[in-house]
This record gives sequence, structure tokens and C-alpha cells, in this order.
Amino acid sequence: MKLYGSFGSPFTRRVGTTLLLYQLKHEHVVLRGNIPEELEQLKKINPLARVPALETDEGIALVDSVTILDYLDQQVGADIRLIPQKGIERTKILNLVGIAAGAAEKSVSCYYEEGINAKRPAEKVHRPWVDKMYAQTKDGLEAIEKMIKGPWVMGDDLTQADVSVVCFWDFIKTHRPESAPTVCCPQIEKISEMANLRTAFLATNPYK
Ligand SMILES: N[C@@H](CCC(=O)N[C@@H](CS)C(=O)NCC(=O)O)C(=O)O
Repeated sequence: MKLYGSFGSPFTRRVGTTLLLYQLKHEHVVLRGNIPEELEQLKKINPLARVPALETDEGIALVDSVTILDYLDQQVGADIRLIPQKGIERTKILNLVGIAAGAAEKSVSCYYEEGINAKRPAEKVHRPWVDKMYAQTKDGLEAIEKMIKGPWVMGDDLTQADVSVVCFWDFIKTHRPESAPTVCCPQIEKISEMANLRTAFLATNPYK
């Protein structure tokens, strides 16, 4: 298997961390969309030219981290997979991961709107829209904060909820400007600290 993308992308990082937790043999190919030659290479694998992308051993190119994680879950046993195959716990994890991914998507959009990585000239930024996205990220994360059972997101066991929330939180915390409303999530922060002591998270952590 080949994973394309850099761990600066929280969506790529959650796939990379899952691959390591599952101990699945793979190659990591760092592709950055802001480098023209790397973007061309990426387009051959993902028509959307986004990361992550995963090339399976059968030669199938998978795009979107949700699809990739679903594929990885099918490569390991029921006792290892981070999202159960069926049942209400599966639904709860997917729901929580969906909220976290939504919060992260809004944060990534803000990252492209303003700051040193902005794709838009400062005078063309539409302030109300950007502020709404900062609020969506905050509200999504603070909703998750209330859902945390402890010590991990869903209780005693580490699940995909932890992998995704930690990868998204670390990105959001790092890139959120001081001018944006503060996000208060002490429990998520604690889980991030706990997770980042583990090899699979540490190896993919671009901020260490
Ligand atoms: N829903 C996608 C989101 C992927 C995504 O937004 N990737 C960003 C980097 S974090 C990207 O490649 N953006 C470049 C672009 O959209 O042109 C997933 O879960 O994989």
C-alpha cells in the first residue's frame, strides 16, 4: 500500500496513524499540493488533487480519508479494528468522527482563507463567512468535549474517535489564530497529550 500526502494534513495524518496502529505494511509518499511537480503527481492518483490518497496492493486508488479508513478496517481483524463492524457503538463513533471532521474541514478552509498559507488576497476575505467558520470549528469541538466519556473519547478503549479527534485537534490548535474565539476543550487536550505519547501518533505528529 502507498499513502500519499503529508502529515501536515490532519486527514492524511489520521490515515497514517491508523496504518501504524494496525501495523499494516505501507510506504508513505509525501506529496504537497503547493509544490507544482508534486501536485501533478497527485492528480494522477486523485482527480480532485487532494490528500490523502491511498493506492492499495491491488492497484486501486482510493481518495477521501473516510473511504480509506473503511478500507483499512477491512484489512484487520474484528479485535483490532478501531470502528466496530456493526451496532450502536459504530454509529456513535461515526457520528462523533463526523462532527470532528466537519470542525476540521472548517479549520482547513480558514487556513486557506487567511494567514501565511492564504490562497485569497487579504482584501478579498469576506469577514462574516470566515468568522462563521471559526465559530463552526469551536462549536463542533466543544460539542465533542461534552461527549467524551474518558479516559478515551468513547470510554476505556482507544477507537477511531481518538485518532481522528487528536489529529484534527492538533491541527486546529496549531493553526487557529489568536484573533479567533478561543476553543476550550481541556478533555480533548488531555487525550491528545496521552495519545501523542504513543509511537503511532508520535511518528505522524508534524508539530513535535
Ligand atoms: N474530505 C477529505 C478532505 C481532504 C482535504 O481537505 N485535504 C486537504 C489537505 S488537509 C487538501 O488536499 N486540500 C487541497 C485542495 O482542496 O485543493 C478527506 O477526508 O480526505
